[in-house]
Amino acid sequence: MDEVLAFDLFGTLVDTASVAAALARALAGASALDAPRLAAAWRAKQLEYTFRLTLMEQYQDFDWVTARALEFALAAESRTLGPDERAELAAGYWHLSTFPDVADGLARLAGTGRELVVLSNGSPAMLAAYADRPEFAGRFTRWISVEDVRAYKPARRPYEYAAHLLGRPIGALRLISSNPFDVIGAKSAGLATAWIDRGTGVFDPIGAPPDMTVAGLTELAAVLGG
Ligand code: LAC
Repeated sequence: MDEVLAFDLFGTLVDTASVAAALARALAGASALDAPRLAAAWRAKQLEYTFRLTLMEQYQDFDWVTARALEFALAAESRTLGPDERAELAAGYWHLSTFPDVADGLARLAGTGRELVVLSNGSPAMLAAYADRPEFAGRFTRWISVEDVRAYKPARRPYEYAAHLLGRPIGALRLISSNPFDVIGAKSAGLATAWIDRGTGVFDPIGAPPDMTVAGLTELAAVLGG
C-alpha cells in the first residue's frame, strides 16, 4: 500500500507572505512601512504563540492566535489600527494566495494513486473554506485540523492523531511541509518527510535532515513518479 501524503497548509500550499498587500493598504499613509517584514514578524509571532500555548498545555484556536500575533506585531512597530481593521487583516489568513506550483503538483500527485490529506494548524472552519478552492477540490480525502487534539504541531499528538484517523502505521505517512519545525516534528514522531524549500535554503540543525528536499510540488510529483 502506498504511503499517504500529509500536506501542511500555511506556507506550504498557501503563501503567508500574501497578507503583505493588505497590511500595506491598511497602513497606507502611516510612516514608511516594510509590509513584507511586518507580515513575516506577524507570522513568526503566530507560530511562537502556537508553540508556547502547546508547551503550557493550553489551547486557543488558530484565529485567536493569528489575531493576538497581529496585535503584537503592530504594537512592536508602534502602529495603531482599530479593532475592525485588525479583524479584517486577520481574516486575510482565510484567503491567502495559493502558490503557483500547487495546482499542477497536486494533479500529478493525485495521478500517482497516493492518498493525499491536509494536516494543519488551521481551525476546521478555516480548512473548510480552503477546501472549496478549485485547485484543492477533490484532491484531499481529509482536511485534518490539530484542533481535534487541541495541540499544535510539532507536538507528537497531531501527527499520531492523523495516522490514527487514517488507520495507518505512522511510518506510512509522509509529511510535506515548507516549515522546518513541522518536518523535524513529523520525523521525530515517526513519519517520513519532504521539505518544500520555498527559497530559504536554510533548515534548522536541531533534528534529522528532511528525507527529501524539493523546490515545489511539481518537483515533488516528479520525484514520486507523477
Ligand atoms: C500549518 C502551519 C504549521 O498549516 O503552517 O499547520
